[in-house]
Amino acid sequence: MEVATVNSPLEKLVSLQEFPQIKRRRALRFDFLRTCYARLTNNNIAFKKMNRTYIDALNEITLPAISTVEKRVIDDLKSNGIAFADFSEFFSANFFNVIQDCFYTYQAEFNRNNTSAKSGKGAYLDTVHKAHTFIKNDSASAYLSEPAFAHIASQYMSMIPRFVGSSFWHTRVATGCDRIYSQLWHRDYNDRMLVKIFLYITDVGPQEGYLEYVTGSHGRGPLGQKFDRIGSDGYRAYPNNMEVDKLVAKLPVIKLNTLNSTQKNGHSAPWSNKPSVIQCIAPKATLIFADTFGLHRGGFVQEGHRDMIMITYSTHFNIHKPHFSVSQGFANELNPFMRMAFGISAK
Ligand SMILES: O=C(O)CCC(=O)C(=O)O
Repeated sequence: MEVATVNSPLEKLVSLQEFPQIKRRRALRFDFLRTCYARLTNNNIAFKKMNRTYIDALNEITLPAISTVEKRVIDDLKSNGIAFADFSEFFSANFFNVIQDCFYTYQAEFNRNNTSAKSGKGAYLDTVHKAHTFIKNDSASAYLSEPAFAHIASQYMSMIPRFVGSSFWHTRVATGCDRIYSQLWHRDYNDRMLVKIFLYITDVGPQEGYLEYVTGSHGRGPLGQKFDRIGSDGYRAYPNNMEVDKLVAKLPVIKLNTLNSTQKNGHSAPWSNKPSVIQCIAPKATLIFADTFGLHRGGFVQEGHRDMIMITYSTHFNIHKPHFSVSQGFANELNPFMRMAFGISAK
């Protein structure tokens, strides 16, 4: 599997299951009805109902035993909303070079095709690859569909999770000097529980846009109820940053690069049982697992740049469209658990 290739558009694709919320929301023609629907779905009963098939399916399926590293990541995610690992704990170290090559192949293609003026998030971010097409014998497909990641998400969410997609980001110094969009504290509003897996492709130093996370601000954490979780239209919005800043100012700030490897997880981590801000300053090949419903921000590059790959798993409650395609050949090789995670109907 260790070959760097770019997806072929020629393969036959399978159709993927939609998220029910998106489908229903689209069907509602008036803002008023959409708001009512959104407010109705923002409760635990609706959340469980919408996910019922996926919750039950996890109990019915036999998964391989959870490895020590997977268990560590799951436990840390449950306790703090974030967990750390090194790429080499999941893959051969050489495979990192292959994935790095994939990143730069996509970036070269992006640079060839994108000459337009940069607006919105484009002011500080190039999405060099996004709508991935999963095909056989392709390294990027193999990395992005790593079953261990899906297992972690499933144990964290207590259901078969849904793969939403991936983004390959080149983040650079912005044209303005203030933080904008995801550089500001926010909760990802598309679901109430998410697992994002960030892989640093470059070393991320203090000037290079490290991710920051408030531990304990995930849904089940002690700060999980803080701030506006449901906007006035029923769809969650960015919280008021002045309010978040006030809370954050009271928390200890921990720079990840000041810790040794044993202090980055479990009870020896300085944030264990103590809400804190982690500044994820870390070398390339660092894997960060985060429930981004928890408060986070990042990508505020002041010098140099940051290259990173992000994978997103959500529940079935998501209001963002999945952004990926799956070829028939790739789908045929997935086990029932991964087929369900990818939203592919049973064989
Ligand atoms: O670029 C970053 O570090 C922030 C990422 C982020 O906000 C997100 O993925 O939701």
